[in-house]
Amino acid sequence: MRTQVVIIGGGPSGLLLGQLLQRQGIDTVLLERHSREYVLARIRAGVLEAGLVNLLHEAGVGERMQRDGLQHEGIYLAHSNRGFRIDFRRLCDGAVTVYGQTELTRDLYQARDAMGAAMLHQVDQVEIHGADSERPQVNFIHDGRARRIDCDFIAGCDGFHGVSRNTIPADRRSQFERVYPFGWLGVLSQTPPVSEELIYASHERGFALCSMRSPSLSRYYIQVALEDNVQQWSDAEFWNELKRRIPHDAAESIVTGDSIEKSIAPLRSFVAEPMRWGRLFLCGDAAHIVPPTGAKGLNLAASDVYYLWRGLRQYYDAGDTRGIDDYSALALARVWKAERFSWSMTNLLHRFPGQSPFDLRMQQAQLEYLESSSAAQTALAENYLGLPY
Ligand code: RFL
Ligand code: PHB
Repeated sequence: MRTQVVIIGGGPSGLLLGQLLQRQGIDTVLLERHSREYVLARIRAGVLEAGLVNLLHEAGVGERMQRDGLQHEGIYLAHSNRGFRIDFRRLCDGAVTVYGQTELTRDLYQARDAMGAAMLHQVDQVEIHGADSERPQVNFIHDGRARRIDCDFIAGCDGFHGVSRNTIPADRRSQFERVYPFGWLGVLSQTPPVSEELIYASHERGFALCSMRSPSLSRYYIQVALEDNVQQWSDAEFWNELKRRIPHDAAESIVTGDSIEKSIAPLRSFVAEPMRWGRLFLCGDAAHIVPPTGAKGLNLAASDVYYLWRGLRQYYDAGDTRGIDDYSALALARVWKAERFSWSMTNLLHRFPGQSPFDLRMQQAQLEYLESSSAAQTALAENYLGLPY
């Protein structure tokens, strides 16, 4: 079998890249390790920057998001039992769209089906060969049979635990990492959100976040110890802990209910450089991870996809390799800025084991500065809304 671009990974990076390339007449084959049902059962991101929204329209998959997505023109930061608003519209004339990654992924699967583009699920033992040669190939097992695809390029969109990154020889790759000493326990519940906008709360018992997926579907998170497991947390214990960490008026008005999904995610900052090796390009979580506090993971995947799509288009349209040659440097420049923002939001809002009284005062001073300074709020808003591609 032969194609122009093999895409490894059927998460948002791989699906969006595939959609954009297919629409330009560039042939792709997409390989996904899991079943579609499994991929669509994962509850992940919820906040889309305008750059990603535009890209979804460009890919012809923006219709349902346009209709059902919620426009948010601000967020609340809460501490010491009070909240203050970061007004995106006033500060930067922008907004984000709240639309679940699960729905976005569903839209992209439907669009790929409609195009009839090749997509194999439940592939096993994916191996990349000859990425540093003119004739790369991808080998894998599907339906019990060994298969091979020859291609021009490989897009490694296979997330943090995929095979693509580790195909780059260790002596050609640098990795930068911080693992945080806590996780987020997330709950999805069929209840109206407590607030029309997201609340990010710093509290002495730990961080909490009130988010949503729709006017009748809420998503809440609390910071928990790394050793905690989901079974330890009953729904009642979760709601009690959340209520203790958010301002009293929100705690009093919150509507609780059974959890539809409950999971714990560890928090990590990670970057692999470079994001290209020969004809292999890394996109999204395969190359970098951010802690979710800045809502940047999915959005960074989108800017990678944009740069790679543009580069491949230039190559196929005009034989011009400048876009693919610049891919890694361009993508990483944006990645590091989002890493910085996600790290600073995480440091500001969480409680860290062994934090000194001085450290606590620094967090307090930073929050009070943010509350009082339009300049500080503008910097936060600019980053939250997303730096330009
Ligand atoms: P994904 O989504 O991990 O998809 C990779 C796909 O590759 C498949 N795969 C393989 N396929 C074939 N062969 C192999 N060897 C393979 N190995 C893996 C996997 O099965 C999978 O389907 O990576 P992608 O596409 O780069 O997308 C990245 C985003 O999913 C991620 O950055 C975000 O979800 C992060 N994130 C958030 N990002 C935001 O922008 N805003 C948010 O509000 C936000 N909230 C979150 C988040 C992530 C969270 N978790 C659980 C990690 C909240 C949470 C709780
Ligand atoms: C979410 O709704 O899942 C969400 C929102 C904002 C974040 C992280 C997660 O910063």
